Amino acid sequence: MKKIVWILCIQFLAIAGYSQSSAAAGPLPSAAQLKWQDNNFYLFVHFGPNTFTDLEWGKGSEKEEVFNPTALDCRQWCRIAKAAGAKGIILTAKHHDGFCLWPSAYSKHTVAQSNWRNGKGDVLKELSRACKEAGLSFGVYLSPWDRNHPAYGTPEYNDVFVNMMKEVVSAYGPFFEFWWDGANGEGPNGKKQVYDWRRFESTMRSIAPNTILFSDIGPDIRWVGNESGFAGKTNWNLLDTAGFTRGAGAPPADTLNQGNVNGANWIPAECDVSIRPGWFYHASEDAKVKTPGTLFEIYLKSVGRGANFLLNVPADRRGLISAYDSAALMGFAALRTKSFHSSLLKGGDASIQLGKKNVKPELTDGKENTWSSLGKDYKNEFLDIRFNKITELNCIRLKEPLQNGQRVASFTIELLNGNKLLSSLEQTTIGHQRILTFPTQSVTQIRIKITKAKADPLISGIAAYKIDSDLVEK
Ligand code: FUL
Repeated sequence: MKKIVWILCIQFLAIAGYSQSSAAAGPLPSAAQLKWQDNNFYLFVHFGPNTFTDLEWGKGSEKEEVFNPTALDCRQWCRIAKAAGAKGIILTAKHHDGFCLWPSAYSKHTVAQSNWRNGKGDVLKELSRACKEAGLSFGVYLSPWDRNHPAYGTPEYNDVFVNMMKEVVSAYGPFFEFWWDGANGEGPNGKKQVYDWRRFESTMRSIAPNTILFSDIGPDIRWVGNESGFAGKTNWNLLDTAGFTRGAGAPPADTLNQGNVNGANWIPAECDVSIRPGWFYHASEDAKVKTPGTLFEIYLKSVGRGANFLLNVPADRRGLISAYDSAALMGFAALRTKSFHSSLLKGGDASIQLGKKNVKPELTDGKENTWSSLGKDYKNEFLDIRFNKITELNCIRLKEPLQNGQRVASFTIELLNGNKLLSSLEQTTIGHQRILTFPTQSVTQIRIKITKAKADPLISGIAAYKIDSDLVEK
């Protein structure tokens, strides 16, 4: 009997301890959102008639035969994506010009009406297969704005769009992500469409419940408010959407950029940016492909600020990723590997303590489900990293276990050499990960203080690096 009481007591304490660390942490992510967040870098491919007409926004009146890639090979896209360390590819299945890269039954402006492969080609089919073979996630961008479809601007077009979603999901799904562009211009007859977003959303939820839905305001992930790839230094995964609509009615750009500290919904940010000035391939931009260093900077300002990085690498007129873009991607991958392949905290030269407790195993095992809680009295607790010898570093990465909500609102990192304080870095949110870079310092100790949190702060990862000084954020 005594034994049973004792077991019940232990169970009660375990439950109480658990709920204490989960209390008041605000909205939580779904399992699909957590999984998406771990895919933190993936490619966008803009491809369609614009590739051949050198436009960014096709008019919709282009003849179907304009689309005629000479050597389309989606396996080449996947090989490059893999080698770049990207986790997936999102393709513009239909851009604003309305041209469908699959033979849709709901449009007469598709690959089936083109001469490409005698009207038998299907880019979605080819890419979905190639992604599967390569072990990459596959996603689709489907523009609601359609400058070609004769029904655009009438309620009937909402049926067309719903049918197209059903068509692509059943033929080429499952998708890890589905992209709804917020642009809403005029159709072929000068009319604007009143989109039935409620229906679009419920359709996708019922046919693809695990697909992450992107738009300016979610429901699953949000636009970051710019096309430069930069998330806010303060970046909450929370957003208030009540009273806002997609497109022109979205919250202001800085709200999308930083989220809302007490937002009612879990809607993390995705940073979309192109490797070139335009979204589509233009030979005139071959010399303007972003350098590996610039891509690394964007990585720090997106993934390093807790967002995901969606990098557009357009296919060219052959239907291939050009050598310019692939060289930049390989250089970018090499910089990431060189910078982050080994944390200075991994070996035996550093200890991590919370008060007197050794917390190194849970903070350096790379797992999200092991963490250290700084408790309710966190303002008087510090995470101390002590090195056995003077160590040069210029980069620190922290992580929060987001399955418990996003909690840390501000923190300070002190860099010390013996008793001498070399510098003190004051920061705000952590989220999925916060990568901080700073001028190189020679330290014996790093002290991390959480100065404000929405609930007892939890940290699931700490790493430190010495990266090339050219790569430190300016
Ligand atoms: C925008 C579009 O208008 C651009 O052409 C591009 O597709 C970008 C990703 O989204 O809203």
